[in-house]
Amino acid sequence: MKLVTTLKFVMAAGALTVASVSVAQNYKDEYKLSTVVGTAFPWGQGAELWANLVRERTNGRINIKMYPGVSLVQGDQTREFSALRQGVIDLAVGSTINWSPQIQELNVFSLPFLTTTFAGTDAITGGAVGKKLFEIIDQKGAVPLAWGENGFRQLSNSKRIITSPDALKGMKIRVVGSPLFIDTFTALGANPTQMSWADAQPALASGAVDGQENPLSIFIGAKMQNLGQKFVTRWNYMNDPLVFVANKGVWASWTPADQAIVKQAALDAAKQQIAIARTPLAEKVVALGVGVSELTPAQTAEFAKVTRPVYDKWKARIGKELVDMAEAAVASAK
Ligand code: X2X
Repeated sequence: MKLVTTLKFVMAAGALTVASVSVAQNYKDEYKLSTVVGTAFPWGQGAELWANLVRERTNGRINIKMYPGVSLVQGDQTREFSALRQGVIDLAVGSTINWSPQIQELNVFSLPFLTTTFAGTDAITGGAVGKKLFEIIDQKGAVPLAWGENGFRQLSNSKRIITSPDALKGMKIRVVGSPLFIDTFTALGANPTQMSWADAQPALASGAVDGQENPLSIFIGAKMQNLGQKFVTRWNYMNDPLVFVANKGVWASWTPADQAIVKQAALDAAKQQIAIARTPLAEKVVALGVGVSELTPAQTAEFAKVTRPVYDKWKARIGKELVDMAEAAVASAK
């Protein structure tokens, strides 16, 4: 608990006197910031930038400590948002995928082939959809501050080059925590299995699963070439935004001036984080001895066609109006 000195008016014996007293504000010694991955990844670097900016700009009043590996929820990233809401976590830089179990609308980003470009992504997060989603996150009980980015998720596997859905047939693919991913990979003919990031790495190493999907920055940071992953398909089938967010009670405990500092620091860190996340990495992956296939527009269209029923099913679940808005944003970005 930190002490903040303020002036307080005291009525004493009928006379108004001014006394300087110390009022305990609910500032904690340390604020816990949750991420899935640490500073070997652009995601963790963005969180670290945020923590550092806040510490500097508040002269240490707000001291943020990083908890990578979603260690505050024992590695179960699908519980991160609930823990944030409950105050087990004070701050997070979290993936919309991991919060989708609690916030159905965040599945919009995981609709297969909604957009394959950064311009499309920016039109969604930077426009009416991004605003609407922030309102929804707020209603669900947290304070969203800035959009970051994990990146376009690419497919990797240990078996063969994949440039068509046929090549995916029967392949065991680790997927993340929203049921939408099970639907997408089932439609593609694969055999998807849901597991946490912590469990995914040993499962790849042992060959319990053949493949997975993640941005190339995650592939490189996790050294997936050493986890048996020999082939990558660059298909940009979805971009995975991050949200810089605060717990509501923690937010309310800060002075308006400190709230403004934390928010601006989130915006500044997120901007840098997105730039880091968008650094081209395909050549680096090739240099690791991994075969990287870039899909032609016709090949991409084939994957999009096969997954279209999943898109339509989930469009109805997410909400037609919101997905229409996202589609309009993408169309305007072209
Ligand atoms: O689990 C994953 O694949 C990761 C690290 O990308 C997320 O947390 C969404």
